[in-house]
Amino acid sequence: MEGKQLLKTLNEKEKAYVNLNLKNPKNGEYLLTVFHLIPARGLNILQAAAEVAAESSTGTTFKVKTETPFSREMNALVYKLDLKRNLVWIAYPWRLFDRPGNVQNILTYIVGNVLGMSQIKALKLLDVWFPPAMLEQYDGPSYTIDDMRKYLGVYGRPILGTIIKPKMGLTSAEYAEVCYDFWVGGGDFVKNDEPQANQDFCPYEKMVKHVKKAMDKAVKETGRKKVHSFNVSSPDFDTMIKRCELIRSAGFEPGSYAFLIDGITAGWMAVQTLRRRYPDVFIHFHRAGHGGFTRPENPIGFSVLVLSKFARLAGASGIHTGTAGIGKMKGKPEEDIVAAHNIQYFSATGHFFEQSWGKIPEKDSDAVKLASEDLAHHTILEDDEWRGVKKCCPIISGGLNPTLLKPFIEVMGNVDFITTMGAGVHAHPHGTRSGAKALIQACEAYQKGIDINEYASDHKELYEAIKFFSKKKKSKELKQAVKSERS
Ligand code: CAP
Ligand code: MG
Ligand code: MG
Repeated sequence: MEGKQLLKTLNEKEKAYVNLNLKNPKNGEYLLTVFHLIPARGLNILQAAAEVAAESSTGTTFKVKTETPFSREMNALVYKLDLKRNLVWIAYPWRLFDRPGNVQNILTYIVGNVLGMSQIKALKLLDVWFPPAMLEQYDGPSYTIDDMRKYLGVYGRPILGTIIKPKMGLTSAEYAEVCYDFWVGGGDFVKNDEPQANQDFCPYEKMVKHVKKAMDKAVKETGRKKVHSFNVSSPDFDTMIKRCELIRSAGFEPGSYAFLIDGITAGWMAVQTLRRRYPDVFIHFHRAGHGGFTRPENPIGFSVLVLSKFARLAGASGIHTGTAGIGKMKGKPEEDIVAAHNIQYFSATGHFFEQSWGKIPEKDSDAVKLASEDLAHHTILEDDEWRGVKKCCPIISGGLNPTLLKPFIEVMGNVDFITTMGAGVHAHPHGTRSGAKALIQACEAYQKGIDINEYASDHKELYEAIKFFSKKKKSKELKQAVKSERS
C-alpha cells in the first residue's frame, strides 16, 4: 500500500500526528528528523511512526480528553515516508523544547521513551535538521580549534596528541612523566583517558600539579606551547566545577588546558554547563558509551552524525567522530567522515539534510525571507550579532598509529582535526618519546609529500614504528586469514 493508502489504517489519535501534505517543513517552525523504522508485528510503518510522533511530542497511548487546540499545534508530525527503505520523516515544532537552548531536553523527546516502545522493532534517528531560528537559541562552540591553533602556533597539519596509557594505574608523578616525554618528543596535546578521575593512586590535585610541572619543563625545553585536556567528569556538578577551578588556579596559561567531559555518561547538562561557564576553554566531548546507540548493527538508537551535530549545537569545542574504520573502533567513512564534515563546515550534507550553520547573510534573500517568514515566532534578526554556530573539531582517536595518519587524512579530506594516539605512541619499541617523534615524522612526511617508508630511511623512530605496527597488522591479518580459512 502506498503512504496515502496507509492513512485509512490510522485511528483518531494517530491521525493527529500525521500530515503527509505538510507545506514547507523548512519554514523555521520545525526541527526535522529522519528515522529508520521497522514496525512491530501487527502495525504498518505509518501507524508505528504516528505512535512514535505522539510519544515523542504531546501524546500517549490513547487520545486524552484534556487536549486543547494549542496542545494539538505542538504535535510532532510524520510528514514523509519511504516505504522501500523503511524511512520516516518527523517534524517537531521546536517550541516544544526547553529554553534557553537545552539539548538534553530535545533528546529526551526524540530519542527518549520512543527507543523503548513496543510498537517498533527498529528505530534509529539517522539525521536531524535545525532551522536558523532554532540555531539562534543554542550556544554552539565558543573556544574552537582555531583558538587552539593560534595558541600552539600549529597550522596546516592536524594537532598531534596522545592519551596517556596504561589507561589507568600510573601514579600522578608517573602520569606526568609520560606527558613530559610526549611533549618533548614534539607532541602538542595530551589528554586524560576517559576514566581518569580522582583515584587514590593518582589523586586529582596531585595529577594536576605534576602535569603543570611537566608542561612547564617541556615548554621550556622545546620552546613550544603545549595543551593538556583534563577529564572533569565527576559524580556531581559541584565536584566538576571544583575540578575546573582547581585546574584554572594551578597556574596554567589560558589556552594550555582543555576540559574533557564524558558526554554520554556524564550527560548533556555537564557539556552545556562547561560551555556556559567556561567560554574561554576548549570543551572536549569524549563519547565513551555512544556505541550502544550508534553502532551500525544496532537497530535502535541514533547515528554518529546525530550525536556529533548535537554536540556542536550544545557547544562542545570538539568531539570524537571515529577513524572511519582505519583504527580499532567500528566505523565507516559514510558515517564517521560525514559526521566530521557536518561539525567542521558552515554547511554540509548529512545523510538526508543539508545543514547550514552559518549566519544569515543579508544578501541571501532566500535565507532572509525564510527568517522573516519564520513562523516560529522569533525575530531571528532582532540583533545581527547572531553569527551562526562556530565549528566543532573532530577528535580522531582509537587504534591509530603513525603509519595510519596519512591514510586517515586522505579519507578525511582535510587536516583540521586533533588526533590522539595512545598505543600508537606508547607501544613504540623505544617508548613514548620515540613514539611522539615517529608521529611527528609521519606528519612531516605527509606534509612534504614523501612516502613514509622513504622518509623513515633517515628517521629512525619512524622506521621502528613502521616495523613494529605493520608487523602487528600483518599478524592480525594472518590470524584473520587463518580464522576465515577454518570457518
Ligand atoms: C584510544 C582511547 C579512546 C578511544 C575512543 C581508548 O586509545 O583512548 O578513548 O579512541 O574512541 O581508550 O581506546 P588508543 P573514539 O589510541 O590506544 O586506541 O575516538 O572512537 O570515541
Ligand atoms: Mg512520559
Ligand atoms: Mg580512551
